[in-house]
Amino acid sequence: METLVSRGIIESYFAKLNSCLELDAAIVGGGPSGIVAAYYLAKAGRKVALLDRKLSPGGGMWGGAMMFNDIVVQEEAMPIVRELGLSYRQYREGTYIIDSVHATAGLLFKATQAGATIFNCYSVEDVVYKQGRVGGVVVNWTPVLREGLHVDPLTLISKTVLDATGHDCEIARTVARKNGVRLKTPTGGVAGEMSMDAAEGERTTIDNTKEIYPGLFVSGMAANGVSGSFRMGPIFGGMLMSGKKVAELMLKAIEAQ
Ligand code: 48H
Repeated sequence: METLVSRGIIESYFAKLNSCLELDAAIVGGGPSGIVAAYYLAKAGRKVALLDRKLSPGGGMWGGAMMFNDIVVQEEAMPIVRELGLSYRQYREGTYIIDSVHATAGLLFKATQAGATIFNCYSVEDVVYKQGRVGGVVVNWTPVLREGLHVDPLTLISKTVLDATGHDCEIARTVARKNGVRLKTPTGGVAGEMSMDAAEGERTTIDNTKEIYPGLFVSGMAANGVSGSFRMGPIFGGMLMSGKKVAELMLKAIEAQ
């Protein structure tokens, strides 16, 4: 029995990893925008893997606000909430409340059910950069990096890469710093996010969701971070809409290749 269990996991896991060595979409970061992007890309039949450095993907959504585990979603994002089948209740006209644990678990469930593969405990430490294009991600086990061990990474080749790493915009920063290139952002680099303006932050999250370098897209807080726009606090509609928008942009880019 012990060997059966161990062999089952090893065979299944490495078959899964092997099938993700060449992807249509590599999503870095399993916060709400990354998971929603994974859902729509997988639903469109694309080969998509989402990598998150944490044991529990979900990013900043599990904890609601200050660990009060509810989130607010505005009317514009409710078609996504309804499509995903999440439970919600109306708070005021045009404003809804969702239990943040239910929302996060629900997004993860729907993305994986649609066919996205999630690799947790994977840190993306670099990208594949060829002929002026981002063409994949360089991954290592989070414990390797945390321990500071000198162990070389593996590579997943991908037609598109999404930086959904949240406030830190890690992938965009790495691409700009290591390759000395200008991103399609107001500064040509990572401008860094501004202070709180919820309405403006929500609006600009969608505007700033785009391809910022050939092959590299940004969503969610990373979209606002690279373009120097506002944070918005625990309202999550913008994150969901950003995930949907970036999936549509990535689908077009995949089809064009
Ligand atoms: C692997 C990585 C790496 C890496 C980071 O921050 P997130 O929740 O992402 P978003 O942008 O979808 O959602 C933002 C939202 O949660 C939020 O913080 C809001 C609305 N804040 C407003 C405010 O005012 O504060 O998740 C990012 C995920 C995390 O799970 C990280 O572990 C992961 O990305 N991650 N994974 N390799 N290099 N960097």
